[in-house]
Amino acid sequence: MSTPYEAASEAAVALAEKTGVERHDVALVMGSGWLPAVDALGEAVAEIDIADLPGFAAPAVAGHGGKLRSVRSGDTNLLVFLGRTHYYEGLGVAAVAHGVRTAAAAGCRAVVLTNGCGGLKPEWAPGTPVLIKDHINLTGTSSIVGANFVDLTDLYSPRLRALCQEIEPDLDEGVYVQFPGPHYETPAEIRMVAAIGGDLVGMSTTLEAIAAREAGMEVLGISLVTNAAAGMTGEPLNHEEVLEAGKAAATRMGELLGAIVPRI
Ligand code: 8IG
Repeated sequence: MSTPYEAASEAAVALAEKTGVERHDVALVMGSGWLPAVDALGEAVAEIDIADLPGFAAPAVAGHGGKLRSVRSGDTNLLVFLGRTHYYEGLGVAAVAHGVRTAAAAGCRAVVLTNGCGGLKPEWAPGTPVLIKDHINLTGTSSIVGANFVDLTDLYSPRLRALCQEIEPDLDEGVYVQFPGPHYETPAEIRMVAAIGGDLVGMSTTLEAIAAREAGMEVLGISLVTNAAAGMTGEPLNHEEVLEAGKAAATRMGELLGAIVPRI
């Protein structure tokens, strides 16, 4: 049986063959609400079905793409994942981390992890982007295999966060809390999140960020608040509304990423 790292190397070889791009420099993972922003990144050199690369599953959720795009931006080759494998799909942590590991094996030195999430601050209206400054992983597991005691101090690159705030001074920061999902939280769980220091709640990102750090990549995390966290407004949460908030914010997210990525 191959290790997750060998599997990622195999996928990177297939990626180079299928895209015709020998090396990639920066990876982006487009989460809920971020897909419409992808065209602002630059010209697509190639687009493939992610399931055509070894080790990747087909997408499970409406609004999560399942494509992989190679984009040329200036002198930089971007590897853009239009969607991701989520922990709640039950395919295991290796499947969740396979994308960032493949990006690392393909040459990427940095990864931009985006997601759609619930927000705990009333001032974050749906459609507000928030930088991830730290995380709390409530999945109860790690994406790392074996006794590799990876340091997560400054997991979310202070350099890249400063760069983002230089470009967009109003950009707020928060602590992202990953729940396993796929159900949303109860109001009591959201009160717990507030008590332990969380600002954003979602079902992705932390396991990928850990794998990216293990692989030596610089990590930038940006959340798009698509809904107030459960119990904050009295309204129920609804997946269609989440997708709508993403569409409405797409232009702004595209401009933000388009400005940041060339400077990574
Ligand atoms: I979009 O409110 C989106 N994803 N756990 N909670 C969790 N995940 C989410 C939420 C949310 N909104």
